[in-house]
Amino acid sequence: MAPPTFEFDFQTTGGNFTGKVAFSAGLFINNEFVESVEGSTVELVNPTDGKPLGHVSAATDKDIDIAVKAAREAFEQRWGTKLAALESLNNGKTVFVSRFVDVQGFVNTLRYYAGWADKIHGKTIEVNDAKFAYTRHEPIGVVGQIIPWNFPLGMFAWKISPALATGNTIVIKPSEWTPLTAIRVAALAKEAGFPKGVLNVVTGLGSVAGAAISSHMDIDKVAFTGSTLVGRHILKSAAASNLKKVTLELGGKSPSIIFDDADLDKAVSWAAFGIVFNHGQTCSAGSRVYVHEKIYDEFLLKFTEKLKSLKVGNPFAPDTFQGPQASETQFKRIMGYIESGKKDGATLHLGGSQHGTEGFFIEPTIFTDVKPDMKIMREEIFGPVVVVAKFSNDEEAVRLANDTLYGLAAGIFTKDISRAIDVSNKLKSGTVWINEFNKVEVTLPFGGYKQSGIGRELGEYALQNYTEVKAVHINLSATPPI
Ligand code: TAP
Repeated sequence: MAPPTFEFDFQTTGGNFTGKVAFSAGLFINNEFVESVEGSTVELVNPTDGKPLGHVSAATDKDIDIAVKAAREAFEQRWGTKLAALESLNNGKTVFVSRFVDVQGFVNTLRYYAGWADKIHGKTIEVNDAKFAYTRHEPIGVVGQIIPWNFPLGMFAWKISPALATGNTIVIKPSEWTPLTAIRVAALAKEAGFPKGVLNVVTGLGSVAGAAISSHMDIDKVAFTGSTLVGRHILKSAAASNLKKVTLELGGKSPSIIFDDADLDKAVSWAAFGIVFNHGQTCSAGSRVYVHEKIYDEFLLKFTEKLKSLKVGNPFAPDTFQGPQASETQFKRIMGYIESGKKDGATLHLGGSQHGTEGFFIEPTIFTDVKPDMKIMREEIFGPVVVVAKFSNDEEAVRLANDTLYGLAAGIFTKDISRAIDVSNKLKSGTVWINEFNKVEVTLPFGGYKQSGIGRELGEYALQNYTEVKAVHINLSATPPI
């Protein structure tokens, strides 16, 4: 039997209400209206006239059992945890990072930009008495988005959230290595009631699906996060096709500067976090650490102990800090950089080998005595490999820190706030952390100077990537010029 239906015609009540209502009055269990197991109902009475009003289902202990089972299953599924497990399974990052960085960040980013959706507005701009003028911020249209494998969920959220909040529709391609959470989120989006066609997730190869996005004639904008090398391809094919708008979030070789007045233990911890967070597979990884010569030896000793103390192993174990690198390709690439450092004559101070005998684990690795022109000082390694070098004064620290093609992030460690602000102003870097590292906030812009990219993501700034500005001129009293 079907569940009871409640029907009422407001015509009979008098007053201002008219029209009929009719809806299922069954038990709402597992997102469906169902009849009670025994088919029993409760009669409702209209308190105005004491007459019968209709029926709703009456649950018995059997129905309560069914509802509790559904609630229990939904609770146990804990979709956030499942997404985190899927992320760790596919990427190798620790479950801790997946839960508290990727999934939490994903949710925070969506929520933050949902708040912007009704706050996208232009300005009225004074021109002269004969004219009233204003700007409108309109959606760009169809947006193509291409993301990497190091933060599959995080990058997904950074891309789709501001694009949706500003009214665009999306075709997004995750990395060929880590598509699982994006596919899962697409199913959740459908469940949440996304209209058809608004969010399209296309898995595939960069050289095929990615290239098709950047060269498509009917995509109005492409937003890319990935390597500087591929970023150049994106820019070229956007230019060669329909001159679609482009934003690029690219690589980095970020410096940490440790001054002699820094809180040494805290600086050691942040610098360690700077390089080994997410196994060094972070665009902003603090892979060059410059230490004032007065505290260099003490810093190096403590830094080495810190990196040795972090557990490398199974990403699903709760006490693991560093899991495997995301793929064999990355593993080989990083080991290649370690070999080049040794060959070029740098001192291998810590690590430098595979951790264990299977999987793609790499020991946290420190190089010292690194010359400015060595590959390990200049190129993004994207693994747990850091170079530590000395400086003797503030000017030298700034010069060394800026001696790179990149400009994504930098860290400064000092107790002197005037020095911190002075040095921060001189760094060519999209983000400067003072007395911390790798702490990204959804409200603050993130992106790079120089070859680290074009444009900014996150915060209010990211909204500019996804709107066209229209200036509207209204003639109030000017006569035509001819
Ligand atoms: P890439 O190799 O550049 O790949 C990024 C994305 O581009 C992937 O989806 C890739 O697809 C696709 N792709 C590859 N070739 C393409 C082509 N010819 N045309 C269009 N798309 C193409 O980077 P990755 O190794 O995944 O990620 C690591 C890099 O991302 C690092 O340099 C890191 O610094 C950077 N990154 C930057 C940021 C920010 S915010 N600046 C954040 C995270 C990562 P496939 O997966 O099929 O190769």
